[in-house]
Amino acid sequence: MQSTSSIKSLNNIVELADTESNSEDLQKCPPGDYQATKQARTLEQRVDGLRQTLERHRGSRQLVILQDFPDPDALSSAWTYKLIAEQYDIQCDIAYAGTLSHQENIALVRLTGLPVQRWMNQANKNRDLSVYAGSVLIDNQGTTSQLMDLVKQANLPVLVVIDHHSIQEDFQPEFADIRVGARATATIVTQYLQAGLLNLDSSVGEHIKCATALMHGLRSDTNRLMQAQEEDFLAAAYLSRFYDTQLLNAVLQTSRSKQVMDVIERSLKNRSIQNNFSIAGVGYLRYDDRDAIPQAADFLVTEDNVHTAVVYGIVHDEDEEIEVVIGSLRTNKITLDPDEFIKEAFGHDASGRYFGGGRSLAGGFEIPMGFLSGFNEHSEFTRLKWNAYDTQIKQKLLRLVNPDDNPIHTS
Ligand SMILES: [Mn+2]
Repeated sequence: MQSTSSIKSLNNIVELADTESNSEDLQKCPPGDYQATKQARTLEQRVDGLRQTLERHRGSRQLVILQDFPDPDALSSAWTYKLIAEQYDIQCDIAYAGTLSHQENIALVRLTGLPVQRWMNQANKNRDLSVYAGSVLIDNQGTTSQLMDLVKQANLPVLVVIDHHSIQEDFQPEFADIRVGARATATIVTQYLQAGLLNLDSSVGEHIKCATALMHGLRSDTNRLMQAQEEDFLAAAYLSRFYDTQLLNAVLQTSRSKQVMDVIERSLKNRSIQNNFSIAGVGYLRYDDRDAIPQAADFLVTEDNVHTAVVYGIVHDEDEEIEVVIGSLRTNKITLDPDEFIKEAFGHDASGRYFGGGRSLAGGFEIPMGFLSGFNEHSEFTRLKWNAYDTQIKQKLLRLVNPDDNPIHTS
């Protein structure tokens, strides 16, 4: 088995060297049918090589290692590999040892639900890698990951390398597809998809999200396609059948802090949609992060079949020791009056002051918590308090959302 795989890997490396000289030749030669055929055959060989490697490891578990500061190209390509490997009953864990430093990368992971794990250094000492049949390097060759020490200590073989950086390590994986001329690993793995290693299905949410992540990865490694080559455009054209433009747009809005992302994540998780209204309570948040509520509402209203989003949470001001329920409404429905809607939903306080109001397409509300306000050291009480407000606010909103006795005329 050992000797078979090293022969196999030698073949792969020879094939790789061939391919590189081919692509250099391609630059010099005028394009023609012969070259096109030759190039297609080479891709076919690569796909076959990967297919055979996956087949050999059917039913196993693999560790996919990313660089310490994973970028969208790495993250999306690793996810694609994981989905392809699932076709062969191979379970992959995608891990990195550093941090997701860029807001945009945090956004990508959160908003697409990208299955990646951060392996912290302290915990790594006690990690049992014996569950893995091998490791996989995507968009790197191990030189940019602290996890490689761990892999070496555990004698975990490197099974697969898919990358577009120049050749760095001298190991012999069972399968390598290292294309130094390629602009993005996302382009390489998209070609695997097109070759049939996994048929994307636009009715599968995970496929849509992965295609969106790949589009982002491809764009970010090609400077928004400005440095893209023909193969990148072809890959992007293929992904355009599946990716979600609104989701990509949300990922690209990079100025959001981690706290804001947390709130958007909670709003996505907690939202309930009824009659085209999306309603989400996000729990407690710090005063400094209160702007996350309208941003979450902005995001939820972009969902297909949603015309109005309401997001609310309990904002805690540590200095003042006060708490207040803050909510935001966003709507695309020009016939819905946010001011009227919020006044109708929440009414006014004892002195006749409304809890909120609005303008065209947007509104907000603030409900002081009075006697119940302030930090409590009993977490159970804190939870109960949230549940009480959450239930009450939902109830008031749903009274208007419910068409049976809808006092607000929205059309
Ligand atoms: Mn890359």
